[in-house]
Amino acid sequence: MLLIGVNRSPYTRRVAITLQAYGVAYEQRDLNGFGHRDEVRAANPLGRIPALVLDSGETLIDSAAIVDHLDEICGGEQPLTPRTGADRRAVLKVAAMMMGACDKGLQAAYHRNHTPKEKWHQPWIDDCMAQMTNALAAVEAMVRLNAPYLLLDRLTQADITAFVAERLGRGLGIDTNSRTPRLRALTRRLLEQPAFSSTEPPPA
Ligand SMILES: N[C@@H](CCC(=O)N[C@@H](CS)C(=O)NCC(=O)O)C(=O)O
Repeated sequence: MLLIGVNRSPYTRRVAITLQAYGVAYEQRDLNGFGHRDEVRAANPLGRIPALVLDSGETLIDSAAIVDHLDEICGGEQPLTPRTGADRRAVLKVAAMMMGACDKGLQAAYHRNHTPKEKWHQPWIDDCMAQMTNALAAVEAMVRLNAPYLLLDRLTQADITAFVAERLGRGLGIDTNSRTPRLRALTRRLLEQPAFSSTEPPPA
């Protein structure tokens, strides 16, 4: 398989962690949507990362659809998103909140990066960041002290998405050490696992 995207993208890193957690062999092409427009659009007409090219040549897009496929082919009895019931709903809810938090943080970042400073609309930036911060705080409230995982006493997409969202939030200036200390401690523990540490992007 070929993963297209850089791990600085929380969505791409989510897929990279998932591939590693399942022990799937893959190559990665470090492209991003802004710096490598033509190459990314050749894989995904929408111009976004990640995309995953399967060995059959089929290309999947959007992290949620990609991890859903990986659950189907690699998940066996214990996929990273449970297949049914209350456990599935609980994991999907955290994943939706954390991926939405990433969306909001990146909307703020895109606004700052693609708009001349004199045209920045600070209330919009602040509102996006408040949504991200609130979502992280909601997950903070779910973290049990010193528990290795958020839900179900095993690794799930709740942990993976919380990990990448906390990482992005920190990169965007949210002081997660003081605002979401339990979540920060959880991500430190997760970082001890190879799937998380080996996908750490190089410093900017
Ligand atoms: N919902 C998508 C979001 C993907 C996304 O927004 N990727 C960003 C990189 S972090 C991107 O490629 N942005 C370029 C663009 O939107 O033009 C997913 O989960 O894969």
